[in-house]
Amino acid sequence: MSPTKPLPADFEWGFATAAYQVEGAVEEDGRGKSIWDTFCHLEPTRTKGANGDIACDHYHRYEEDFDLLTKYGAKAYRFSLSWSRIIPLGGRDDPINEAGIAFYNRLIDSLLRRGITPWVTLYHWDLPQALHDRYGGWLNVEESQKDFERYARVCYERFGDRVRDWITLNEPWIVSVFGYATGGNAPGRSSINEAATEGDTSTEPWIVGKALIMSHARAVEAYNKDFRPSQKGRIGVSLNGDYYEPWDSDDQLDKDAAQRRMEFHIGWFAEPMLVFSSLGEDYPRCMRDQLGDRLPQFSEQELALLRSAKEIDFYGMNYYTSQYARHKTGSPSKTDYIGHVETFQENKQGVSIGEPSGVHWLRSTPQCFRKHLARVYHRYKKPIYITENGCPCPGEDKMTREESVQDAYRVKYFQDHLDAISQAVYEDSAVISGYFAWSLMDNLEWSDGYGVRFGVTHMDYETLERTPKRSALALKQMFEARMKASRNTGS
Ligand code: PNW
Repeated sequence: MSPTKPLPADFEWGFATAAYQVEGAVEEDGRGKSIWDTFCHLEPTRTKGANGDIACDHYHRYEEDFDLLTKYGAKAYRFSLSWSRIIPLGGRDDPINEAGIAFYNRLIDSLLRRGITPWVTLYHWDLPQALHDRYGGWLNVEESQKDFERYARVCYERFGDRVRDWITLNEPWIVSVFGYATGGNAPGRSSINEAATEGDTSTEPWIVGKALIMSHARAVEAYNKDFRPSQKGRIGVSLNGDYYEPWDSDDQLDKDAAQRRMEFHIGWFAEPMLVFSSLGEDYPRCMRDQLGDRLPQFSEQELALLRSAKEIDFYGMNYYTSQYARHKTGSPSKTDYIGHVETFQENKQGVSIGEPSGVHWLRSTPQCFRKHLARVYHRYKKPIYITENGCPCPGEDKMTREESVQDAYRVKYFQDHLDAISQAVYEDSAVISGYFAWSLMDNLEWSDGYGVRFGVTHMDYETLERTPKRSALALKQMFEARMKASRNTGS
């Protein structure tokens, strides 16, 4: 066995969830509908028949879930707020739902009593349906950013005395592309998906992306101006994005394709949110080159806001997997959203990017994770918190509970990814300050329904019984050993 790779002694770690995936209680205590309620009840189903009506019933069982967090040794817990629980109709002049506020107060207070730090995501995909109906939701750049700012302010006002760590948006790329290009996620708009009845893949994702960038900026600006001075917290954003290796490592065009793919994945949001002013541009140049006027411009006034709002405290990274990218010839299609490349899990020589997991899009790729961490840190220069990382085990969707809790694949996945973090910190000089495993428990995996299990806790969806998997306590041991190793070496 190789010696334990260290992690910084003050490394923050825990588990993550998101409101719609775990809460249930969708009609309780005045909650308004979100676009996911609508999407999950479409006929024919676009979510394998699954919906979040009950989910893990976390709304009623959060104490039991937090007992697990305590048992697992978590120092921090990342969860999201349901906008339509707090403001059922969503808008800036719409009433606040005190019962929704009370629920999140109970959650926050229970975590603090346990000595667990709450990390709060404002938006994890569940736009109030009323805003979608009223003005097209994220398709309306002007309206949506104003409503998001007001929602953010309500959250800082009501919870910011106790919540110090804020994440504005979870994965704006997935919101834009899955929601408005492929139509695989709510609100399911697309012009290339036969199940979709409305949408325009050539324009809508880029409009929605701008609405999300501006919404993020306004929420950051509001925090920095009006709340940071007294609350002294931190704010950031969680971006997804795989690492890409060239399909043919001898072909410069494939090397360029891999970089371009990452610009379309990460740079789209990271440049305007984090660095654009230092490069003198808003979006990555390759995006402007390919998309032209379909990529919305920022006005001078908007640029000024972006410039001011790039003072955020951390880069939240959601990392699951990596792929190979191969360049395409000819001219890009108007519905292309990945930079005119093809992506593969095997390279030209047939070498797999990593071990297959329990879901088709995810192979275990720790060495690419290390490269990804170094690339993102040295490019965007913010301390990184890994806000999601995890996997389903091969075949886990068909396993009994007894089989599923013996999750050796997941234990190895975590070990390998923690080793990659150590290497990125101590060998590549990246600043990485925390880690959240996805997820505390099996939950509604969006359009994949309940079959794909990412939890460290097994969920019996009939009885709602929770059973810890081996990985839950294994993670605790891994973190303890790694942080102890750091103290011993004095690093
Ligand atoms: C993230 N992909 O989504 C989300 O933030 C979570 O809510 C979700 O449960 C988790 O990852 C696991 O999927 C993603 O297809 C969904 O590449 C799909 C992809 C990436 C991230």
